[in-house]
Amino acid sequence: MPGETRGDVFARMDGDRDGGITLDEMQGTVDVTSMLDPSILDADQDGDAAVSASELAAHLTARRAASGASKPTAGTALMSAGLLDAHDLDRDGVISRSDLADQAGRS
Ligand SMILES: [Ca+2]
Ligand SMILES: [Ca+2]
Repeated sequence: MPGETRGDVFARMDGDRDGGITLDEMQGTVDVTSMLDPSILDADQDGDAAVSASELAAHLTARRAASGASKPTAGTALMSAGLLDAHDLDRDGVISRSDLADQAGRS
């Protein structure tokens, strides 16, 4: 959500206080957000050329599982939400080529 601090996001995501989201995972969110590249579109599963939060979460889970993470699903919902928030420039709720093109044009 725009305007939220990372602490706010943490409190929202870990609402049951079970420790399922760690501060290390929050740090990982920042790293992943800065690493976005056009291969993110590989996460598209239904072929609509747009990547939704759930498709992103599945993609992140698969990537973490492939890299040997012990809990590959941990924090992926938070990460995918962060990626969407950072890169969905036209705010239609998905990352598509137009978002990536806008981003390339601005940098
Ligand atoms: Ca899709
Ligand atoms: Ca978009």
